[in-house]
Amino acid sequence: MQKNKFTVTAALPYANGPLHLGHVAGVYLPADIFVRFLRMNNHDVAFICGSDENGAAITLRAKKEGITPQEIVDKYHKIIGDSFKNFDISFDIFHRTSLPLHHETSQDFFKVLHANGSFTQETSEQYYDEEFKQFLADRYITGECPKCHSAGAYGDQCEKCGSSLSPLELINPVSTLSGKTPVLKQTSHWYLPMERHETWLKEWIQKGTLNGVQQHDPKKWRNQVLGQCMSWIDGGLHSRAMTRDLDWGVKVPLPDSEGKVLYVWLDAPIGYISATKQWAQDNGKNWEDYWKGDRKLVHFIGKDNIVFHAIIFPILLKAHGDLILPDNVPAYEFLNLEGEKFSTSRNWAVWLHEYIESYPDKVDELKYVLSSIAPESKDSEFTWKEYQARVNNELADILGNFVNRALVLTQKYYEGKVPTLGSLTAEDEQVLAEMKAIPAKISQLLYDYKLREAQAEAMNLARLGNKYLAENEPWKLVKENPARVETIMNIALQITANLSIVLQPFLPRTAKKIGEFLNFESNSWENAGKSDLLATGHATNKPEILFTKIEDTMIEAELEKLKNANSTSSAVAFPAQKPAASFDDFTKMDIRLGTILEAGKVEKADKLLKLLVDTGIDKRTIVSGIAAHYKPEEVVGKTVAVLLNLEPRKIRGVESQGMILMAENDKGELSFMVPEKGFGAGFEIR
Ligand code: B3M
Ligand code: ZN
Repeated sequence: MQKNKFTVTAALPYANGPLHLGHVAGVYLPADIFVRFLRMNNHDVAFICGSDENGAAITLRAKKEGITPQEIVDKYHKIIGDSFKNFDISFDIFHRTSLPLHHETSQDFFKVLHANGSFTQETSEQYYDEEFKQFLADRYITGECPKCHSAGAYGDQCEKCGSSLSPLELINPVSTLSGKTPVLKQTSHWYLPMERHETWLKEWIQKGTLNGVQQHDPKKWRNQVLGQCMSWIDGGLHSRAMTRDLDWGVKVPLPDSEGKVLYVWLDAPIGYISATKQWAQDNGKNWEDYWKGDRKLVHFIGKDNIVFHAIIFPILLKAHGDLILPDNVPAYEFLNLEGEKFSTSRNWAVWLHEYIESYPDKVDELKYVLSSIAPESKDSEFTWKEYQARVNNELADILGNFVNRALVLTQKYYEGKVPTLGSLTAEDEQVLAEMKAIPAKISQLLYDYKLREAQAEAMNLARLGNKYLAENEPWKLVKENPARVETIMNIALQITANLSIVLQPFLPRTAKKIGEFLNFESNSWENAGKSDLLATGHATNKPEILFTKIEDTMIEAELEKLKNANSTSSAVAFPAQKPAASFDDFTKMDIRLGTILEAGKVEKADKLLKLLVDTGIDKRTIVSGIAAHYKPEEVVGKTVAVLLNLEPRKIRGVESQGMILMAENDKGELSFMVPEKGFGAGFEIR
């Protein structure tokens, strides 16, 4: 087989939160499997990742946690990097985009494109916060959604109805920095005129050719990727801003661009290049060998990153002039959790670092389950029940059981030494032929990015071995036909040795353990399928149990944890903060405790109660819209918060001299605001 050179990247995770299983199943684990397989086949490969540390995703998180952006990226780069290490993700480098090398690399990249006329400069009006003297990134503006009219929509998206928006569309926009209404102000930015690239992009994506020369095989691209790209192109490509007004990120390397940084989706993919540079420097290599010439560039990503990797970054790479374009962009759909989407804000997630902390010895168990359900062609779902079932019924009962039997019986009958292979039955021939065919099948599936099926094929080898032993029952035959048992056990051990090879990409720890039991080591895929990996007389070791069964208690505890996480954090989209009120505005309001003395219905008004309230300074009538929630007799005697100096109004013919203050939840239920004991009518609230 032809040895290709590969540069494999995995999407740079934002350093604004830890990783959950959705990220792992849909990017990092498949990329790692693919790369481990390539290495076993002696391809020249660089496996590149790092954390994405620029953009508003970072500054917003910093604001939320009340620390600086630098502290945020330091914190999460460490948490994410440690999780990758503990989960055996075998990056050649895990770099970061806040480092000087990245800033220089992306600035140089920008300068090349600027100099060769790839950008245009355009002026537009954008929202500006006059108090903070800052232009507002989309996520820094909230307001009423123009589509569904719910409050709290962001400048780029309404999370209630899912519409994507632009800040100018929001009704009553408010800056999240000052709480004030932002003003429109002219600003000038560098744009990428994507429409110029429509023709070649279409040819390159659909046919895989560039000026008629074959670059990649579009049949190997996933349908969703081709589909998303074509719908973008068919919808017409437009100019897109490549710079932003923000005080965090890579500075625009041009004169008179104070306060401007590169758009995070411009600098982040260049992060793959700066990471490669660092790795090359550290290892006496030349980074250009990994980004130029005869080499396959492969980007593992989630589906929300498709346009950036299959359209925008290729435009940038080509405009740069000398860099290769991706050979494939294997994008994953989303993984759901117990019937719902993963949600960071609701803490509806299984966090990788927490899993590893709780179950440091169950890394391969999680890898196996995640690969089995990887969302390759459609969204899929992780449930703890399925995790338990797959570990117990597949890993423990099939793989673990087979390996254990093969090695334990070898200890028992032959003091651990590999017995002789005698004459073969038709069934033996058949089993050996199947064993020989499996590695080629796995290999084809992996080169086609069908990792889920590839792992299933590797497990089929364990199934084959398990079935072979179960059907031949050497433990029954050993007395009457010891020669036959030697052959059976030799074949079972060869299958075990093969498992220690073909499982390596998927379950590296397990493969290594099996190798140690066998006292055998091979990292070469070329050896997979061979039936003479273990010589007669070769001494094997005593095995240990490969997989312990997952108890119900573990599953129950994990489900309980999810339930609690979900109920303690807010599942509610609260309305955004209102525009700022001055202290004077606040002190104008006279809020006090009042005791309700009498309560009665208001005629022809189901929702209203007429209350007589003792305010300490007088007794007055207040009409309150609480009748749907409280009966008159329930409220008499309560001491509650009252706004006294609200202008009197007539409600259904009754003059109301104030207002009872209530809390309202997301279901529209009301609750009085009641003081602690000993606080009675007349005391002020301020
Ligand atoms: N950080 C988005 C994401 O995590 C982004 C990927 C960058 S890859 C160059 O989905
Ligand atoms: Zn909406």
